[in-house]
Amino acid sequence: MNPRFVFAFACIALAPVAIAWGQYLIFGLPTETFLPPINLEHPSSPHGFPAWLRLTHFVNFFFLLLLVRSGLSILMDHPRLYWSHHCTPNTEWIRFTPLKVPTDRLWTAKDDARYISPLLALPGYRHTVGMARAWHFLSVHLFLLNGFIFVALLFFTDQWKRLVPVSWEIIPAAWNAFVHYATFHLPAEPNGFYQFNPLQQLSYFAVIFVMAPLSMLTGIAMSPAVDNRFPFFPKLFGSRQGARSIHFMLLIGYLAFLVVHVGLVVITGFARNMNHIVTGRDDAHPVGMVVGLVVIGLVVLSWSLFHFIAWKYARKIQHIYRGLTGLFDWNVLSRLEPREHYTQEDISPFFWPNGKLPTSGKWKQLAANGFQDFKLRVDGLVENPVELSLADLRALGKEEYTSMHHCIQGWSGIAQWGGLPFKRLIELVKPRPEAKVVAFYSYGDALYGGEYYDTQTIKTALKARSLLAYEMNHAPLPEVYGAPLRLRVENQLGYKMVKWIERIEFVETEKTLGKGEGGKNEDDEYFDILPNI
Ligand SMILES: Nc1nc2c(c(=O)[nH]1)N[C@H]1C(S)=C(S)[C@@H](COP(=O)(O)O)O[C@H]1N2
Ligand SMILES: [Mo]
Repeated sequence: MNPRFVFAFACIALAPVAIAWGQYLIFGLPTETFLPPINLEHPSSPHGFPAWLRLTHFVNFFFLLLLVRSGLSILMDHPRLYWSHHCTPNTEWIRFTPLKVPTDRLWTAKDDARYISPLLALPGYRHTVGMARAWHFLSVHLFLLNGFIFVALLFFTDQWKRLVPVSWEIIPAAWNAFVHYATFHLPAEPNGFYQFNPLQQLSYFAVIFVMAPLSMLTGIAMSPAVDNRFPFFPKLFGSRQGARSIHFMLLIGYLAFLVVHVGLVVITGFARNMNHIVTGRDDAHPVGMVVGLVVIGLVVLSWSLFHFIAWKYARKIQHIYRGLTGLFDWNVLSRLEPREHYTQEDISPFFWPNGKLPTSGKWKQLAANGFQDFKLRVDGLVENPVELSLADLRALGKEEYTSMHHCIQGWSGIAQWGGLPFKRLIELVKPRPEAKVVAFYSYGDALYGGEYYDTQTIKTALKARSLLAYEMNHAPLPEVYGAPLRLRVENQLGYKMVKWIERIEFVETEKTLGKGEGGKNEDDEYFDILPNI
């Protein structure tokens, strides 16, 4: 971690503790306020923990941990976090890799992925971002559904009164409780069945009504389709990388909350507290404790089941995930028109490369004389198959823009691109009516061997900013970044943008190509076929 940030975080975290100690040493423990005595004969409503609340509390716990575990797998695919638009090595505020990016050889973003133990993460191991995303996004739908039901029922009943502060008095009262905890004292506990202590109420409120929405928004702010269409949105968090950093800090926040929450549940009357949330009773009978611990054990056991399912049924999970998010992706996200406008000054000083430089003799020969002999073959279900040199492509028309590249692994970078709008090529070759999909084949090999390829629907390829780029940052496309030709589709994730394009084929469906999942990463690394999130 960058020492400046260690210092900043330490100051922010320790300042309140220091002030609390100062107050305690000078004035002693503050007296507690804000705790009207509880009349057990006629308890003020609301009180207790109704069945719906206990159930949603459990479901929330279950999916939150799945989100954390799959989130950690995603994080380790690019184990560096930044605040700026750019992802320049050594500017990260924290990294989860001991590696400094080597400068004496090609070091791709995929090389940079790190191992994480499957004990901690789902599915764990190295570079499992495709599978991890399926678990993350499947979980998040159920997590949010549960969350919305919970919040709706809070307000439908009067349980919200236990959580939502209605008076500013709660702030000094919560501070008083904090001074107790910070100086290793326990404030007098109201019985949580009837009332929470003010700090407890405030932290529950913050987790539910501040942290959870922030997690949602920062998650959405990493989507290429959303960022391109609504460029102001990621800027609310500084940048896409700012959103990513905050998204991670919230993960740490939930874990910290979990530790403190469980710790206090244990030391302030474990059996009674467990009965509250497990059986809904307010007594010290051990049943809640026993059932609760068994259920927690089952949740932990379920992680090995999910580990097994994740690997054994990876394809199935990929398809279920596609089925769930497909409609929204197709009909909403992939339709958003890119509208971002970056300028020359925004261009990233460092742009992570990805993919393996082609090793084929053919490509090397072409590269040796600056791709003057390169001919792009465009064929398949078209009326007018063509072979085009770079000069031919230039003659067909040029579009230029500066955009942010969003890699599925988490990094981004801004660059200027220039090339042929794909629409022009479609007009030239005239796809037959049965052609629905365009396949791009690369000279380069994929991570696990075999020709790299990917597909687009013709619908997407017709859109603005679907580009066959031969220029990057106002210079001929460098070899590392895909020379002689690469695809750009600005509202999608990076893996759709085939580099070192050799030929293009119009087909009826992607199902007949490769393993039929729509691209090499989709086939071998279980990436999403719908790449807009
Ligand atoms: N041929 C080929 N194209 C590829 C890849 C690859 O491995 N091989 N990787 C993809 C991925 S995952 C990304 S993020 C972008 C990276 O483009 P860049 O190297 O210009 O950053 O290229 C895409 N195109
Ligand atoms: Mo990527």
